[in-house]
Amino acid sequence: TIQPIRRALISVSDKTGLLDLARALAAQGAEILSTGGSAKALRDAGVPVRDVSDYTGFPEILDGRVKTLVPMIHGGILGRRDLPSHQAQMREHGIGEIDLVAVNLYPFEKTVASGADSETCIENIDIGGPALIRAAAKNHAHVVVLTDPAQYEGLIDALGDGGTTLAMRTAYAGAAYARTAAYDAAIAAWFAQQAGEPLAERFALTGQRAEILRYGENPHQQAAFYRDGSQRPGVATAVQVQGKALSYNNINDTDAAFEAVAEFDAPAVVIVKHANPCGVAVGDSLSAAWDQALKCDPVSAFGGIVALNRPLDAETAEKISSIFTEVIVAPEADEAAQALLARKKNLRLLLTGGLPDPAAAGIVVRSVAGGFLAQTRDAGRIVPSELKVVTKRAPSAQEMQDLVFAFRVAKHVKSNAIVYARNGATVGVGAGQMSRVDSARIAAFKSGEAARAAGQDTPLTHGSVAASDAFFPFADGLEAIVAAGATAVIQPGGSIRDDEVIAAADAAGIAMVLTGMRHFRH
Ligand code: 93A
Repeated sequence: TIQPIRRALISVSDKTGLLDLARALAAQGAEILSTGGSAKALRDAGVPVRDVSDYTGFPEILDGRVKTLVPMIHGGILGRRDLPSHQAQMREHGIGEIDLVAVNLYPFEKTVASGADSETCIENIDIGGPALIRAAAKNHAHVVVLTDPAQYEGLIDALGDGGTTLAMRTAYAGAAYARTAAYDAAIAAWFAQQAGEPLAERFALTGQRAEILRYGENPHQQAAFYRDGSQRPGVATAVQVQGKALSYNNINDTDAAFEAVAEFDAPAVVIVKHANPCGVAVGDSLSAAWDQALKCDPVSAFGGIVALNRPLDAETAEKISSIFTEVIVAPEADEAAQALLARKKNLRLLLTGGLPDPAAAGIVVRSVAGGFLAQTRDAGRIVPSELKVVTKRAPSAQEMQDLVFAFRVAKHVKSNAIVYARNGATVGVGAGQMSRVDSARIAAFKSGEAARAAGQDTPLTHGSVAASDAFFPFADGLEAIVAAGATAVIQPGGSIRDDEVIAAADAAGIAMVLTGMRHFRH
């Protein structure tokens, strides 16, 4: 099944690697056919090349809209080498076989991203390119298709062995259809956007497989990791510096941790377990923030995922690696920190090169039986100056700071979420309960445990503030927070019983502010 390359068609917008590929083909005697700009680049570099128009006897017309859309080309790509009838027809019409097609498409996605006008975007919809790619991929039994300069090196190696293998041609055919699917999805998304369609980006959701994972959420589930082409700094675009391969759960948890840590301006640390934060703190340094974040729930932090919003330094790296940690994710890490972590072979270190903008637009999808739900990501952020104090007592400046902090954390905790915080650190997190009262109680109970483990007799929630991701339907949730010793509360408000809840806060002498914004997260 080794297929030598006697004739190749090259038509590329991105000229990266073009000359290396063409020289290797020419060196082993292949005839190279090429379109206008590609042919010129080859000729200028002294690589022997024949214009497609010369080969087909038909000129490029309509400003290049029709260059390769002719039977001489498509017949040469699609004709089966194993069928006498195909061979006879090709002979009859003077169609020669084409064994290799190297095409990359008009840069539609880049043109849209550059903010070009609609006429320019439309002119950058490639028609002939996808036709060439799809034809060559269909006939991969005989023809190899290259759609990405990253594939050229593998092809050049194969030439050294006399030609392409069926395995290679099949793999590249699959990649080719993934590329044309993503290309058409980008075009569909652009049309949807032009039409004012809500969630237009969903049309572009195709994904390029980044990795096959060992298993999914459980060992009996299959899983893979896909990139959607967006450049948001995070787990999908990060570089893994060291450590074992990431698992499905690692990726999910790392995403939760990194998205949360990006909410804070000051140096911040987020420790995540099972997609929920079990310790979050800001501080004057990462190291100081780590100390506070760990105190919140040191038992759960074991085997956690740690996210940082500053370059990782050696002092913090030393502290984090002193407990069992699955993943550390940070924008960068200095050399000393990397050298220190290198001793922990299994610990995964991911560097993202930057922080995502928490207010940026984006899309979130979740599958349901028979379909999927799509929504814009929760880019909502409360503005401290717009918070409404509704109790007799107003929060102190420190309480106010902690309320805003706690509410930002609550956005990243599964509902029902109750977050207690003090001095820029969480001191109790209640997550994922079906009842808000239970979340308030569980967080307080855990903070009591954490205090006991640290040799203190008062729970950490004493003198803290509390955030609730959604309103209190009754006063009982608030009463649980008062019982935990919190002195101020932040919540969206909007319940028909707001008055009862506010009265209970006043009766307990605590301060309450309303955000008018809810952060459900299920
Ligand atoms: O305008 S097209 O849709 N019509 C065609 O017949 C055609 N053939 C190749 N676009 C076409 N191409 C594209 O031209 C290729 O996909 C490639 O992106 C580009 C290369 O043009 P040039 O060699 O002139 O730079």
